[in-house]
Amino acid sequence: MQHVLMTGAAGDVGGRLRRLLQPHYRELRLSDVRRPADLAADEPFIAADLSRADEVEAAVAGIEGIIHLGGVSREAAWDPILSANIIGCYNLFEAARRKGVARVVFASSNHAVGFYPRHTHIGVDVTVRPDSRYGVSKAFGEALGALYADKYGLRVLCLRIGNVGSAPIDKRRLSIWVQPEDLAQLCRIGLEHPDLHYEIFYGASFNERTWWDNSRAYAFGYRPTGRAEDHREAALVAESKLPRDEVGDFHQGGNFCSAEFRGDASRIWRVR
Ligand code: 15L
Repeated sequence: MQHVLMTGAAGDVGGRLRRLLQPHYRELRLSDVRRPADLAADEPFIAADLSRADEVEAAVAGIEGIIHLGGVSREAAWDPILSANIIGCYNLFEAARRKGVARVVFASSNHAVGFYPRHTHIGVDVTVRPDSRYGVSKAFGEALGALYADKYGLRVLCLRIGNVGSAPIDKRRLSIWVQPEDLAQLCRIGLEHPDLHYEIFYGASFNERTWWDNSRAYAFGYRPTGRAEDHREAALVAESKLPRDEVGDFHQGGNFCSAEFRGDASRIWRVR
């Protein structure tokens, strides 16, 4: 693995991962609709709008592995989600197939399963329960990844990313936080592990309050170094200043669940 493309490189997660991954590959080509403000002279960049198949194909030419962070990274209206996350994700996998790219690491999100309650412990084999149009687009990307792995022979890793940051910022993030170095480690497993076919891992550090079974990641050698509880006090102080949110505080997806919520909370997770 020598030539790697990172889409969404101008975003916050892209900015953190670039510096961590660059030393490991001969070329880490960056792509986004706009140039990263802090682009260094030795960082190759190609502008591409994910909704434009021709631009995506040009970006993946000569590439062996892709880290696909691009697209809308939060809840939004349907049109931008459709364009960047649905059509854009299809364009990305299709360009990868046509150009003979071997591997794709797809940045999925915890919001693909955000409507699971916090008191449940879920693996990667549960039915998706998206909490937003954004979460639906991530579930779509995971399904597309499975298709391109099984039908076209790509090696695909989907990372259901929790919350990337230098520290967990509230109580919810104590359960889902991922330190950038740990996320970089997961990306490298996706780009380099010889036994990968199609997998979903949770993008989370070692969090004692985790809601997720990440044993597949551990089986592939993942050894996170971040520990959310080391930041517990600051996170709980921040939490005490947040308004209560009945629906959001019950579900893993937090306020992605309560936004626009008109459902029947008692019916979602009635004990069967
Ligand atoms: C995500 O998927 C978003 O990209 C990020 O902005 C956060 O909202 C994160 O999830 C989270 O759940 O904290």
